[in-house]
Amino acid sequence: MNAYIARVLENVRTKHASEPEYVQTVEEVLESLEPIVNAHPEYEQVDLLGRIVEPERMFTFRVCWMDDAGQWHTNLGYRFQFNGALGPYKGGLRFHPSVYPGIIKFLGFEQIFKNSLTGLPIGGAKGGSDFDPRGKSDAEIMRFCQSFMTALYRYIGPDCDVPAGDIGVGGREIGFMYGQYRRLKGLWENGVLTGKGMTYGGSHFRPEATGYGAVYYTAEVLKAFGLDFKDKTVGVSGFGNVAWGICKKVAELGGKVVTLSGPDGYVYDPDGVTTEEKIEYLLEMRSSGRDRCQDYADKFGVKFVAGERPWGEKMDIAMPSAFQNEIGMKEADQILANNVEYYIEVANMPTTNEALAYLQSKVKVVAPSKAVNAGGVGVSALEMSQNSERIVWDAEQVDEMLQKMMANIVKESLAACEEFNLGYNLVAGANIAGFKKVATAMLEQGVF
Ligand code: 2IT
Repeated sequence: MNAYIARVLENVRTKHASEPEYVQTVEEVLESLEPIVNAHPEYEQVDLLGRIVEPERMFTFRVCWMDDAGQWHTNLGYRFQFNGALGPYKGGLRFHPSVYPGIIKFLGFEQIFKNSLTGLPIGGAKGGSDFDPRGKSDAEIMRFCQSFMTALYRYIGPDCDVPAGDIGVGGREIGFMYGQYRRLKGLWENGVLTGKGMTYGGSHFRPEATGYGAVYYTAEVLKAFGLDFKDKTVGVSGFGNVAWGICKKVAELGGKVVTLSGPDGYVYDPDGVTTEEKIEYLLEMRSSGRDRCQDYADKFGVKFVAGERPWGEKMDIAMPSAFQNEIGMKEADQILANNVEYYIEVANMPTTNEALAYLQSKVKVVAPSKAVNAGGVGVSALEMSQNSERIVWDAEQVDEMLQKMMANIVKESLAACEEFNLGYNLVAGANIAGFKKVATAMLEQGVF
């Protein structure tokens, strides 16, 4: 291990011992940067790694809101502006009871390299709240979002920091937050948020972009082996916006998604989530606020397994799309027992580091989430471009740009493997390719 990397890692392990998700991400990324750090001794002199693991700026704020019964509640809000070397800070907001600084930090750190991989001018950030949207009324969600934005608005902006959605934050929440931002600023700065509705500056394909991008990335990988999605079965976890996009695009390409999951368990649909009725039902399940995937099994008469994850089912391609660390060693063994050859991470950091290394040693293709899911933030950056020009590109234009972006991410990751003699390693390739641009920009902008 490179001595400089070892020192920075040790420092992060000590300082962030109470934030295990953040330590996990930093270990995963920094360890794979060894070849490029060995080749660039100048990084150490300016402590480039010691700087990149510290957010440039972090905000935490109080968010008070009233429920429909007149009771007041207090939640915590966060925005961590991690790295602005490549462009305005960019990244989603997560509303989920598990949110604490360690979650925002791991997501923000990943976001730096992911955003770099898109090839577009965006820095890395993340934010959110420990607010639980489950079971809340529209009015409660609106009051929460307005209060959240009232605390945040003075620290963001189209050339400063551009939040978007993540778990628990979709078009409805972005709309409420944009409305409040506009009201407070008295300006039409719609480039301040992405994932907006089409009537006020949203981009075609933003809702689909993460799922579609993940499928385009996978199609590009399959193509190199002379394969495509036709007749392939795909195991997906989660049933949110990302799973929805994957189901739609996989069906279009002649394959089928056979599993979905939620906090309550998983469903197995041997015919696949392929019809328009089934695919659109996912949106209904999400907007119901129940956060239950059993509803799908009840409606379509398929198998539901309570309290389990779907990885014991037969599938050709595994695409975990739910939550961090849902694949540990037990799940990795289930995936191996089914002879899955393509392990494609979609959710941010869905695999423990131990399981990731294990799968990499056993499975033909392992693809990392920061590359696979980059189409989401990539189309967000395209939304920012459209907003700054005050135009709306048509759907075909955006789709074409997304396809090119995903193919290019695969290409750049493999080029990094070639440059550093790493063989076929999409994980290390993505880390190095993403890091390289950020490191160069940081070097050229001087030390701070
Ligand atoms: O994890 C992610 O890349 C996102 N939640 C999307 C971020 C964005 O700014 O569109």
